[in-house]
Amino acid sequence: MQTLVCAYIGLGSNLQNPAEQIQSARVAIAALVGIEERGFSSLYHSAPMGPQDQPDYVNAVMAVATDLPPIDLLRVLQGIENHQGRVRAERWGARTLDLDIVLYGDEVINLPDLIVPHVGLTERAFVLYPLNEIAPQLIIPNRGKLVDLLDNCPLAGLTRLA
Ligand code: A4P
Ligand code: MG
Repeated sequence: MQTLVCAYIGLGSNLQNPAEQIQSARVAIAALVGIEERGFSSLYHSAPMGPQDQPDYVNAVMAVATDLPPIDLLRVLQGIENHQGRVRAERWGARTLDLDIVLYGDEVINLPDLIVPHVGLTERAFVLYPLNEIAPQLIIPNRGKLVDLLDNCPLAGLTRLA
């Protein structure tokens, strides 16, 4: 058995019943070989970042333990995005499902297809607040303590769904 790494996955959806898309993705991720679910945040409602002519989003963050290398994790997550009808059109445009690798242990990764920690992490309330719910003690490589990042990231209308 290889060493397990704790990774955090950001989930987002703003098309075709976003809350159900997120729940289906959670089940699909937890069922993958080489991945165990370790935590899941509440669902959060947020206004779109980027183009404003698209519906509001539902976001969440999932903690997993995995022995998949980072690129393999990215590929299986992209498989789930495609399976749930993701069509890649406009950057930051509407989508049935977006799965981002927010953190992969304490690794810093700069590959053409994969940047970890996720580039936009520090400006995204819809990632930082759900992350704080499941891992408040986190220290983000090259960014510092999660609690300090939250201090500098306004909620910007983010609300937790019941
Ligand atoms: N990629 C690089 N690093 C990563 C990573 N850590 N995790 C590459 C996942 N993918 C990563 O992504 C484009 C490429 O990023 C991939 O091919 C992968 O190799 P994509 O999912 O195909 O396209 P995208 O999502 O439109 O682009 P991007 O820049 O990844 O957008 P984001 O950052 O995912 O943001 N507003 C709200 N309120 N909530 C949201 O969740 N999401 C977005 C998309 C925009 N506005 C939003 C939300
Ligand atoms: Mg993405």
